[in-house]
Amino acid sequence: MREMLENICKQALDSIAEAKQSNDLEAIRVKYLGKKGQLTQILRGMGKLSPEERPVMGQLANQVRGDIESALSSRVKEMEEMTLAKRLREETIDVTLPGKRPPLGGLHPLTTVLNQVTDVFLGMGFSVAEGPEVELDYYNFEALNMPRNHPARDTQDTFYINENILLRTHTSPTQIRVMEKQNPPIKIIVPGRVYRSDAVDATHSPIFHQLEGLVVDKNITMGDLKGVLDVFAKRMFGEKTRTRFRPHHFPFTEPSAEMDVSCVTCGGSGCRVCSNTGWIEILGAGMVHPTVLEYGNIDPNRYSGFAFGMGLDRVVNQIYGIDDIRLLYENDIRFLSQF
Ligand code: 2NL
Repeated sequence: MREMLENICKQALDSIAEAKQSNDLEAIRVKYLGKKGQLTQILRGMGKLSPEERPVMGQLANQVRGDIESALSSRVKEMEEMTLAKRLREETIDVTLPGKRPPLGGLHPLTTVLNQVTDVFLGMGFSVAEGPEVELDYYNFEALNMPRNHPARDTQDTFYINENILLRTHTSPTQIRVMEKQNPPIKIIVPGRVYRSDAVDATHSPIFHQLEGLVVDKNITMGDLKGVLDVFAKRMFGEKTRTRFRPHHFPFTEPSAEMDVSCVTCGGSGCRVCSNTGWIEILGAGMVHPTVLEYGNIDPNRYSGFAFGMGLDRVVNQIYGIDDIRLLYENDIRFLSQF
């Protein structure tokens, strides 16, 4: 029996040493120490031994069991350490590698052009004023010399919230608000989003962007208007740019004019962009109507002023040669990433 126990011990320790994975170790444990395991069988047979042999063999069997158990547990521990070491080796990260950069956005062309226009006017001493997009009918129309039922309201069909509240059709209401609060001299530009109830096509969008300007002081004349806007055109489109003013009509200015600039693309000789005229219409302007000054709490007998307004979207399209306003609002990355 001693021999059998020694053989079992040797075989078990050998196969534990050769085991490759934890499954193998479990199988070994069952084979020798399980309910029907070899060592267990032997222990059951102890009863047949003589009283002298029994304690000796019992002690030996227990020692074998102890040896096998401790060999198993140290091998299990060894395997766990190997597995961990392998994972650590395979999962190392090089923290010095450069990270993945998120794609960097850029300015929308409308923002770029707004910044350029703003810079030009800041350079001439203007400040920037902003106001609400949801406006009172009073500021949007009434105070601009367009009372209810005035025919000019037809060309600025807007979105009404109710009878007195609407989405502004131009940024002029902000200028009225500034005049109410501030005494002349006033020298501001007012950029912002404006709304008109137009059907969408290549040249119309119900949301677009405007930049208006207002100068009010003593002795402001049409000469100031022409001088400021000519300088603006040259700074914006190049020093060779020429301007011309054509008579026009707006309810809020008198006299009124539209300003053309010599075509940026052909320099004035005529091309597709300017429909062979050599000129491109860029803004509307005029001397502030005395009635409008009065609405702004400014005495038209002491002060005069000029104002102008331009559609930023159209200026953007001129500068970049874009032929469809919708592109500015679709947020298609293939379009926007070109700027
Ligand atoms: C255009 C023409 C214009 C104004 C806007 C204005 C504002 C006040 C008083 C008088 Cl508070 N005028 N603004 C004046 C002339 C023309 O805009 O074609 N805009 C796109």
